[in-house]
Amino acid sequence: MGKSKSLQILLLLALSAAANAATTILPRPNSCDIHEGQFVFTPGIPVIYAPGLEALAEYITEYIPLRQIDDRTWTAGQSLRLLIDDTLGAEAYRLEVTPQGVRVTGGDYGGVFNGLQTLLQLLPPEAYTKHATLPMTVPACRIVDEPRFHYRGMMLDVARTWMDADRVKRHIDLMSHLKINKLHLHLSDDEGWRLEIKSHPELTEIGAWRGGDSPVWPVYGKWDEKYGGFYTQEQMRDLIHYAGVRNVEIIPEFDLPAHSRNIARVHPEILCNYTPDLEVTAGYDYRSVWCAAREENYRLLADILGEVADLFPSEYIHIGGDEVDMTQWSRCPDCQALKSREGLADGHAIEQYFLGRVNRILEANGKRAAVWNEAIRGGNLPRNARVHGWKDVDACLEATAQGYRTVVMPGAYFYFDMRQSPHEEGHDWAAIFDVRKTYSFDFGKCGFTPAQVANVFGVEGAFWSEAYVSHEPEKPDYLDYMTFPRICALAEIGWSEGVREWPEFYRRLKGYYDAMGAQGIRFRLMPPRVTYRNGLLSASVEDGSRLTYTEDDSEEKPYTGPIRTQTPELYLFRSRYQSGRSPKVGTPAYYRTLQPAVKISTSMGESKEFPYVRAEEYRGIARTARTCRKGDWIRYDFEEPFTCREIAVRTGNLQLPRFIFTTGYVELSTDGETFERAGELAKGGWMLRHPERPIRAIRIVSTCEGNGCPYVTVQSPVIK
Ligand code: TNX
Repeated sequence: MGKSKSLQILLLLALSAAANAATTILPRPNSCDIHEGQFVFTPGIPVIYAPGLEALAEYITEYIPLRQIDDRTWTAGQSLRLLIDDTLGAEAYRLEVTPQGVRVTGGDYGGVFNGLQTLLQLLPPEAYTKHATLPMTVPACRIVDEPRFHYRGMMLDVARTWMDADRVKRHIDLMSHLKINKLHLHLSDDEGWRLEIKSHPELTEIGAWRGGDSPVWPVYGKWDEKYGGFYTQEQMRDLIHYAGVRNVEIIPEFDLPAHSRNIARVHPEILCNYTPDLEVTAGYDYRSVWCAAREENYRLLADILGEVADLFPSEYIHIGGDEVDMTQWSRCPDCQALKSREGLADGHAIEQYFLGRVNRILEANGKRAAVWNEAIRGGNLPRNARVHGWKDVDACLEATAQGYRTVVMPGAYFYFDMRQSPHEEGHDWAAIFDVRKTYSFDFGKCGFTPAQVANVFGVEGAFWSEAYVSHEPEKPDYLDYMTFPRICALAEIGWSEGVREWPEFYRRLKGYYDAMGAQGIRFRLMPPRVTYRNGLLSASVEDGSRLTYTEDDSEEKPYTGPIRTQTPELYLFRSRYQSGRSPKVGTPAYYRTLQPAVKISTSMGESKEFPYVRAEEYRGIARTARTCRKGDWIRYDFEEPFTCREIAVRTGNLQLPRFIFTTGYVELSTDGETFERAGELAKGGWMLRHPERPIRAIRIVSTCEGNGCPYVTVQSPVIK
């Protein structure tokens, strides 16, 4: 082959690599032209920055080891230049790469930051490790880009599961790489108060901890330890600064007037009538609501929110407003007197009154209120309040129709605590959905008129954490898996205009897998496809990930080709790609269950609403009439002894370790009379593989005094 020919081929190869690199940018840029050639970052090349951009020069040198020079001392030569051009819009940028150098020009600081994110995506993925060495190559190009919405948010619930400042910083890093620019921190809820308030140190001294000797009861697991944590104002200031460097604004939320069980345990006097609060309740707690008529309550809130307003630069403070149980107010003589005095029609109007008072506190501190969608029901919420539409699409339609600036985050698309497929972990109340569903979100198809779209302030993903605390391995792993890659789709909906086609997006998403790997994100891959035909079991993936399988719960082995077997129900497949992994998938036979006739009895009596027959007929959950004490039992008597491959019984609800026997053990019987101990409960459940003898009866025995709930949930046995 002639020299010119091979050069041509090399050039073509380089060009197609460059084109590839550019077309993987996520979120998709407005316009992107890839040119011939490239720029090579070599040692000694400086980053030259305009006034006000020093923090970004420092930021980018963590990823690309360059020399920092401010532009007064600059002399010509190859460089990375960071510039401002205020004819570009807010957060907009232009990225120009030629063989002579790289220029990132932003309409403002945020624009330069966004341009740098695009640059990072054009570099080899190792740049994200912050340990990459030069040279590093970036394809020549010109990209002109700006966001569709200036609010591209993510909410973290640090109240139910405590996440310390370092973990939040990591999350800020990961989300800001996708140009997400708002972090909504849910800082208070029934189970935790997470920010130091100097005028009321008891709020964190007591309220940051639940369980153990704390007056704050655990509701969602971790029953036996004192668990929690909080940010000092100092730490929060540092976090705000850290986020700010990354173009992320932190919006604090203090959830009012409901979801306040925590502060109500520290200051019981804030509740209606101030009755002693000794009763154990299930799940949502009606005594979590502030009394609306007590004047001192507004003084306490003024103290708290005054400090919050001083600490956070964000214009909006989120004051909650969701899921208010109004029965307390209707039973409270003071609230009833308030109601007639102020001419308030109903509970919603009382909520409005309460939030209106809180809003005035914010205004006095130069801030505005953000609220959850229920807060608009009273009809008088000031129009300058920002509404977060969470419940469903209708709630977002309602808020935008009423003229509220709305952050759109319906659970069925944007709640990343929802399960991603039926057999995975997570909630399912809003929907079971994966990244594809998030990506399919479309204002037009959801029924937003252009006028309503004009009121859309932006979009937000949410990670609620009541179930997170009981996941193993606890924490970063599960958070990553639930949020990535769904957050990538969210980022694109917030940033990019234009048509959305799943295959095109999925191609770019796969292009981002290496970047996620380099960031150490334990992201979710799409489940492998598994088929069983003519005695052959096979699995496939379409993303280049590595397939593995287990047989009968054995160790994970590499999958090299179809497996000949007569027992496909024993196999599970999963795929892995760097730090990513798919869920485990079996054939339909794996999930098929037997439903032998069974009678259920307990020592705790039966709830009328949820009788045992529901679980006996495999139709849903049943409940006992009271909570458990030491020695209480649940018994399953089967009509016929049966054999099986696997049997599992559980107390409590799926996904949440609540309404369970907190501790206990399981006994098996082959004759229905004599029982033998078979194992301990873990999170209220127990499982046995390959029972040696036919099973006639099972008994679960409690070794705990109470479970923090007023009853125990009884489930059907799961037999495979
Ligand atoms: C509803 S979203 C809630 C949260 C839960 C979440 C679980 C909202 C304003 N309220 O308290 O954590 O569902 O998905």
